[in-house]
Amino acid sequence: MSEAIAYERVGDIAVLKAQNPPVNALGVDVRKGLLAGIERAEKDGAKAVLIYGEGKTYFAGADIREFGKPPQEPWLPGLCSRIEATPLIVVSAMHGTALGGGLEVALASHYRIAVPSAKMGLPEVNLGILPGAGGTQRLPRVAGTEAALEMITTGRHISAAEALEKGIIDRIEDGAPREIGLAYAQELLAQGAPRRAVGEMPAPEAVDFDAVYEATLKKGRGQLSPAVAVRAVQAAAEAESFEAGLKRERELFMELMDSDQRQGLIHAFFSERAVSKLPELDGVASRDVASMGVIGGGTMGAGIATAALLAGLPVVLIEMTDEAVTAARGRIEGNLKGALKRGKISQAQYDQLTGEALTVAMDYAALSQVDLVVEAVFEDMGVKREVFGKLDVHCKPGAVLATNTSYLDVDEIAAATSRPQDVIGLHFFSPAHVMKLLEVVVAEKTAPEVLATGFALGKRLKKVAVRSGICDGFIGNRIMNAYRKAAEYVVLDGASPYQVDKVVTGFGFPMGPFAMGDLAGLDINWAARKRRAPTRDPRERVPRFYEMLCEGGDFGQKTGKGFYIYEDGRRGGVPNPKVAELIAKDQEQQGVTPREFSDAEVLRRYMCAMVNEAAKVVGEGIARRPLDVDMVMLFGYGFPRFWGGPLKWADLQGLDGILADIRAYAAEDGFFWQPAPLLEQLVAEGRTFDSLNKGS
Ligand code: 3H9
Repeated sequence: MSEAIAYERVGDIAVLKAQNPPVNALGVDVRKGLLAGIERAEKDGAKAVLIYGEGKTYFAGADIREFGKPPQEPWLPGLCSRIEATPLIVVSAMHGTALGGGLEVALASHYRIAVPSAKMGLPEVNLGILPGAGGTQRLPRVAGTEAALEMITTGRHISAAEALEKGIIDRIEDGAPREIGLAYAQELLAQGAPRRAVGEMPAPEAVDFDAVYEATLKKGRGQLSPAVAVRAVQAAAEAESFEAGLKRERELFMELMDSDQRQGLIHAFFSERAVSKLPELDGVASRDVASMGVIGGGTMGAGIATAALLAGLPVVLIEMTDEAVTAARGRIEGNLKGALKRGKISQAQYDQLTGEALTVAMDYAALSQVDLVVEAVFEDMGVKREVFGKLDVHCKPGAVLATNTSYLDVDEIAAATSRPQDVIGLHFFSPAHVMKLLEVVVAEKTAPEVLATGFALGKRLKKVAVRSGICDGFIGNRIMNAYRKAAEYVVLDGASPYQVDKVVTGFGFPMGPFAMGDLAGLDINWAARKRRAPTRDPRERVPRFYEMLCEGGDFGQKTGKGFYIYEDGRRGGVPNPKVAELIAKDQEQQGVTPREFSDAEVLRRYMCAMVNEAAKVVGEGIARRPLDVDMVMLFGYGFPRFWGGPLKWADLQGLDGILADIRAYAAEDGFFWQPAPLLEQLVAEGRTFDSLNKGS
């Protein structure tokens, strides 16, 4: 027998135990072991087979690491058919997460039992593929077409209780999977229960598949796998036979397996897990954090406090005036009411979190016992240094002192204390209790255990924490500034802001840069522009239409007008006619003759600017690896996950073409379009960004 599957006989039952930690993925050894186990059980004279997993879960799916490599037999679809075809009664006992190929093995079994805490689902679309081992054919036969379509197109994990209700499992029993599985198999044998193959059940009902396909495609904002999966379910209802449906599923599966989107999504899956693994933190223990302080109760501070409270950390928040104390409390209560409404917390939890867990005070002395403080006050070096001076006086030794600055120099802030080794940047994204990204900014003197504490806090708050070095804007805002400039340049040169937004959302971003500016408030960026103006390089091209709009008092959604007009409090706006006038004026003043841009060129310039700046961020060591940049853009800036991130996207497009385009754009504006040395080096060596992720 293979080591990945242990074989045991218990009376008439052959027991196949998966032992392939950590998640019993269905790699080649597991597949071989299952096949050998079924064959042996048949030869052995067993009457039933029990399949279950050792450790934390039943099979959590196919082994994703095998994707893109030459497939090795036995293949999972054939294995599932073989399991289903055996004359013995096959029972699967599930615990943990029975996902993807895991649930498909269970569906190929004749009876299914699960522990109450088990979760199951077919999440393949989130990896850019579809269930390819009969899941699209068997699930609708047991759960009905509509339920199967919902599960398969969303990849949602469902509870054992929901699975029972939907007819996906037969029974829920508390206990160890081996014991409940054996008892169930014995009971079935004693009753003379029939072998019950899902593939032999009648085809599920047909629905308006074209309508579901269109709706799914639209909802996916460019992601293909959910829509293609609809066609596979359609085959379950409409193909001549179960086998013909399986064949169609296979064709569609292979189509997706060959797609760039599959590569992008799998890159995202592994990068999301790799991002917090830093060699410098190997063996470094983090400091205990049992309570948190927050300085400033504006939108950001209140969001950070909310995130901490929801993670079970008591919070002491400092504000400056009675009114600000009341307003801060109100914001946090508002956030938590949202969580209550969505069923994330109970009324009792709400009362506790807004009661004893939250202190809002004006005196820094209230911070004397907290383990970690995050400062979220006005972005001004003088103000920040004053705050850190006070923290130095009032916080206990060993407390971690964090700043949420989005672009100021953390070294300079740390120097305002007598303990720069305890100072770190923790850059949250607004709203901080919702957005998943946390940039953990390492200053020159930050101690390794303080960095480890930043990552541990990120994990506790369920954030994707990414290490960043110090530069203006850190990883994300620095890159955003570059692609936003590229967007403004194409507009100054003749494209419209609405064309840019349309192209960018067509690529898969939830919003374009101009709609995003309106949402964030144009005045915020205007203030940053004014601050930067005195130190601006004279060679830099400076579009003026953005500032002209602000000078007229149009700040976006908050004033009802920006690049768009927002009527009746609606979030989606219509183009503001004044914008075209301001752009024309800007062009005239700068002597620009506007020209037409194709959508493809608009996108290319936007993406080239993003990739080029990202390459500089990696090349300068601000981001440790390309995957760190990719995760920042995915979790903080709405970059479409199915492309994996800007540097994965760049790899998929071909770096030589991107560099050639950047060089061509440099002929017009050599200051903005300076190729990143790392990009030039990779092209010269014929390598990809991903090659720099390997071994990390
Ligand atoms: C499929 O089944 C296709 C079929 O339909 C058709 C085939 C023909 N493979 O997330 P964690 C690793 S597609 C390989 O930190 P958790 C993971 O990288 C598959 N490795 O733990 C990590 O490694 P490391 C459908 C995998 O407890 C370690 O296991 N299935 C796989 O927070 C622990 O993972 C899915 O999409 C895998 N399938 O969450 C499920 N899964 O320690 C994908 C995990 O080196 N997996 N690893 O960083 C998950 O959603 C979560 O991992 C799970 C556990 C919920 C299972």
